[in-house]
Amino acid sequence: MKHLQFITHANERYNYVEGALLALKGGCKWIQLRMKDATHKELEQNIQILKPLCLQHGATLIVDDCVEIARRTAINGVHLGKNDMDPAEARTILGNSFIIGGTANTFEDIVRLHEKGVNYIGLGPFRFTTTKSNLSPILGMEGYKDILMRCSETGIQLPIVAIGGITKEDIPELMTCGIAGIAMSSAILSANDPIKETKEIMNSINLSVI
Ligand code: 3NM
Repeated sequence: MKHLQFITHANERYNYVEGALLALKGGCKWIQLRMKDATHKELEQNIQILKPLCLQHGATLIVDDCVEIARRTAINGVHLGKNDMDPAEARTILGNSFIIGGTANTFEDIVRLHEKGVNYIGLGPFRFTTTKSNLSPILGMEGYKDILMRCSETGIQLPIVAIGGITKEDIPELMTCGIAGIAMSSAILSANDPIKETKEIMNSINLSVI
C-alpha cells in the first residue's frame, strides 16, 4: 500500500490535472482522479493526460466511481463510494488485476466491503470537509481507534486509509490507530507550496510507520 493518496479537486488556483501533477512532483505515488460533476468525456481526457504522468512518476492511478472507464483506459483501478456500483459486480467486470477500493464510515461497512472483495478501504470522514458533499457522520480520532480495534479483533487485514479534512498535523496520531495510509486533497491544494507540503506529508507518514 502506498501511504499517501492524493484526491483530485479543482480550486481557484489549479485544475484537476495541475493539482495531481503537484502531488506527483512532491513524491506522491497514488492519484485518485475524482471529478464528481464531469462528463465521461472530460474524465477520459484527463485520464489521457494523467496516465503517462503517473507512469513517469511511478504512481498508481485510479478513478472515482467509473468502472467502465477504468477498464477502457486500462488504468490501475477504481474507487467506489457508497452509491456507486457494487464492488462484487465491479470485480466481475474488471477481474483481479485491477485495484478496487471502497468507501466506509462504520465497522459494518468494512465487513461488507471485505466480503465483496475490495483491495482497500477509504474510511472517513475524519473531520468536516467541504471537498465532498453529503458527508457521512464524522469519526474523529476515537472513531478510527474503535473501528481499527474491531478490525484487528475480527482478523480483517484490509489496508485502511483515513480520509476527510485531514491535515499534516493529524498524521502522527492517526497513524498510531493502525491505518495503512492517508488520503488528502485540500490540505495539499490550499498550501502555499503544494509540492513542499506533499514532501512534508510523505515524510511525516514515513516517520510514523511502525
Ligand atoms: N471522501 P479533503 S471525505 C473524497 O469521508 C472524500 O468518504 C470522504 O478531501 C469520505 O482532504 C473526502 O479535502 C474528501 O477533505 C477528502
